[in-house]
Amino acid sequence: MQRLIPTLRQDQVAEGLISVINTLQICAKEISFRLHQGELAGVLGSTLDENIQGETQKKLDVLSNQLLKDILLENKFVRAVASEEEEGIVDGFSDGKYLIAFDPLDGSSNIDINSMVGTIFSILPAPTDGTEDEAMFLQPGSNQVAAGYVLYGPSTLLVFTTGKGVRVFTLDQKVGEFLLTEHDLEIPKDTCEFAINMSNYRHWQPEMRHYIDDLLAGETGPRCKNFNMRWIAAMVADVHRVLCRGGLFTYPWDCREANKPYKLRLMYEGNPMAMLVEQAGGQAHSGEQRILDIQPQHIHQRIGVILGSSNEVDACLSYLQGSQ
Ligand code: FBP
Repeated sequence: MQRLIPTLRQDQVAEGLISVINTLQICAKEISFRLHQGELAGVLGSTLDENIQGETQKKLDVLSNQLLKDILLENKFVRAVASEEEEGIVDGFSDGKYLIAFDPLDGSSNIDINSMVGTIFSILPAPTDGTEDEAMFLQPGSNQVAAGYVLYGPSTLLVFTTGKGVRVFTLDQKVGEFLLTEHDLEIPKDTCEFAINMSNYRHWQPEMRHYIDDLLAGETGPRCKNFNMRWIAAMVADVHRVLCRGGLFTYPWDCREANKPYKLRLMYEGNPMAMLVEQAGGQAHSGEQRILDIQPQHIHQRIGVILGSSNEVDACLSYLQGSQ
């Protein structure tokens, strides 16, 4: 089985980008080791702090964030990093070619129940026109040169794209190397599976409720087929399932808090997952536009997400646009 670096070279990925992805896999192995040690490493449970999003931080959120930041910022190709857990960006090398945005540990409420979590990353080119600070990161997702995630599950997987399809590597614990196990993931166009947090039903807009009602109505309803539902409560794991066997994943607009109608973040979750999904032949939409076309306003921006099997994303959008 092929190793990571030779695969990247075969895909003709630039040497600087290979170096950044290599650094990310070093971090991933370290986080994976700590997670698998669990209680034995004394890293489960929460800290007493909240992150910039106002959420309680798990000890492993803090540890993973620190690790990624420290190790990435030693790489001379890294111009700056932005993290879901940090208020502002953190500068690296002034002549670095890449910007890395990451969610160090997505789905962190799963840590204490020994369920799946992951590290999501997005790599953008550093502007060369003198743009500085946070403004450097405010590029549409279509500019990403690579995106991916590490899924810490029964196996540790590194799933990424550099724009040439979606590659899956599995961590061989015996030799400590990521080995290529899937060359080109492809999302089936049609699906009978969806993922949504149903407990928010009462907060959605009527068109979204109508769409989900019709899925639940099954083969005697207007969609004329039975749908199954899965919800792992970690986007990284739910999207991984969609990449492997199709499905529709959505975290839609909801009206609970007028100034916070969306849950997922554009830079750390929306953009990297959208690039992967499109590379695998699926679609990723915010409900208003293609996610990769969104011009970010700030690094912690949140958006609606509807992604997965292409025909099902179209079906969902047709309800939202009122044509069903
Ligand atoms: P964290 O990054 O703080 O863990 O939150 C993001 C997230 O876990 C997504 O991965 C997931 O889809 C969603 O929140 C689940 O939240 P909920 O089940 O509470 O709706």
